[in-house]
Amino acid sequence: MKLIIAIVQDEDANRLISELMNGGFRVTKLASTGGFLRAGNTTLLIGVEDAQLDACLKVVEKVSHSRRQLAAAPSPVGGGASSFTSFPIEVTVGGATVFVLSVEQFIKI
Ligand code: 2BA
Repeated sequence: MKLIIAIVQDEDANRLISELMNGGFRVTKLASTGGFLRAGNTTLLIGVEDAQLDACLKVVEKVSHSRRQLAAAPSPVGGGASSFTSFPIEVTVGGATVFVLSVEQFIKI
């Protein structure tokens, strides 16, 4: 069995959960925050049998879109170490950041 941890954008999360449920997958949604943008995103936990892994990843790939987003990047000004301003930079976020872990045990009590 595998545990898929998929970090997706909030905009894609509801549709992705619907498609996963329609495909017979079980999913848990966690509200998360990206360390770089400090903006909300969604982390999905999906437990699948090994044989279902590719089919599940295809659904994640189909639904998760990449988007351009503005972020404030810190930039030092003047001489003081504590003098910082920020300027906008554009980053491409997503489709999805996916980790696949082998599950040692799956227990329901
Ligand atoms: P954030 O950390 O908020 O990152 C959002 C986007 O900002 C990233 O998109 C990437 O395009 C850019 N970015 C991140 N760190 C950067 C840096 N040091 N310099 C320049 N640009 C940077 P994605 O790569 O698609 O990541 C989307 C979200 O997935 C991330 O949100 C984070 O929540 C998660 N993530 C990505 N890689 C991860 C990892 N190795 N471990 C844990 N979470 C990860």
